[in-house]
Amino acid sequence: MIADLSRFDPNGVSVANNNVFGLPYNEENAQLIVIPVPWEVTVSFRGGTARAPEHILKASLQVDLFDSQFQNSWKKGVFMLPVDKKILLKNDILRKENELYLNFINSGEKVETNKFMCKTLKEVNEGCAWMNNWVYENSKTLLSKGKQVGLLGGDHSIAFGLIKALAERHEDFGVLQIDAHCDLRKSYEGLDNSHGSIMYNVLENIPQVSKLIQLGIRDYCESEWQYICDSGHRIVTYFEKELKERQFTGDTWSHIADEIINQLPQNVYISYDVDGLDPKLCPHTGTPVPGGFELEQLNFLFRKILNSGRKIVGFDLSETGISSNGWDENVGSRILFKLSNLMLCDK
Ligand SMILES: [Mn+2]
Repeated sequence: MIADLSRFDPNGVSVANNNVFGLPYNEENAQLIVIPVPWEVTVSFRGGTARAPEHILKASLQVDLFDSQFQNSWKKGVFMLPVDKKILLKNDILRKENELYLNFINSGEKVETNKFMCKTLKEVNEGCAWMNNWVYENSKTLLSKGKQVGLLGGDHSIAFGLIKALAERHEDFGVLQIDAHCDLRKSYEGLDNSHGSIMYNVLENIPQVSKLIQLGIRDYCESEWQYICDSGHRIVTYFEKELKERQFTGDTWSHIADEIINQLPQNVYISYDVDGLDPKLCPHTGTPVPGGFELEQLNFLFRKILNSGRKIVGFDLSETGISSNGWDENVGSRILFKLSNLMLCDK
């Protein structure tokens, strides 16, 4: 079904009761469906990202629809599903439980010695597994209707279900991860589905992901480093230090981007953790780290990916914080628009 745009003015001011970016689409007539996942149960440092989808939706009304590179993409329709209040509530309860548990183990106690804490940990792990399945089932249903799907988090752990659903349709695809962290921890703090383990869980459980390319990494531990070394080039990590050094000594970002793209399979999933950016663009993200990318640097890379003939098959945008002046969500909504356009582009 094609939406009637005859009464929609793309140059006008957004109508607040319209959906994301002020667009007049619905779940039936939009080609791209954004699933908000208000989840941050395993976040250990600073919370807030579970509320980001609602904030980004509001901020998105200010995004200009005209993008000279992608003039017609949005006309295929983008629709963001309503934030599921039950998930938000479940998140809030489990996040509190997890805080108790983290305080307990961080004080040097052993979880096995305390029955209550064993139960708490079990509940948190089961809740996270439930969320993964919820994302998987919803993604699978939408994909089976011919929709394209993107996720809006929430912390980075939300990505698993969509990548799993995509793996049933693509026997070989790559994940391009923008991140300050590797997220390759084998179970972080006893948590099976921590945001710090998302890429470990993807690689261990989803063989269709033939390549993981990580960009902008600048905070990682020795076991993650070892895991990368042992991956037989299935993981290729471009550490921030190395990327900057190459550019300091005269290599161009354009050349590096071509090198990155040459290693990607035909189908590419973008996993965009905003903490991969310079923290000035995401000051309230959960675990900010100095350094990082400019927006246009990544947009340049994404355009090159499309120009190479590769296809973006899905994305998640995660770890956006919320702020009193709306800055983080302003940046987040622009990234969401760019990712949507990349997915809907005809190239
Ligand atoms: Mn991450």
